Amino acid sequence: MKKLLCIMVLALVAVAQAEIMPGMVKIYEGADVDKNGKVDLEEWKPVVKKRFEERGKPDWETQSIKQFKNLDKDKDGFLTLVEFWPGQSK
Ligand SMILES: [Ca+2]
Ligand SMILES: [Ca+2]
Repeated sequence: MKKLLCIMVLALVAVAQAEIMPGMVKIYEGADVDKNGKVDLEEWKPVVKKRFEERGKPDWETQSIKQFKNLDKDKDGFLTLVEFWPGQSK
């Protein structure tokens, strides 16, 4: 549990620096369960679920769908690494 928190803090730092860091790639790869290089909604859901459960927030499923739609800029039904980490350049 502590390790996971550490990873999340690292990810937050990386986002603040507005650069895609190795740790962020790792999280993205971890989310890409079938390793096709893209994260679809079914792979995205557990990511959000985990985040919400850690913060004790309800309604993760509705929110995960909402977030996915916002993140999927080209609406192809998959999140690329850049879409997965919004706020990154390009
Ligand atoms: Ca995938
Ligand atoms: Ca996309």
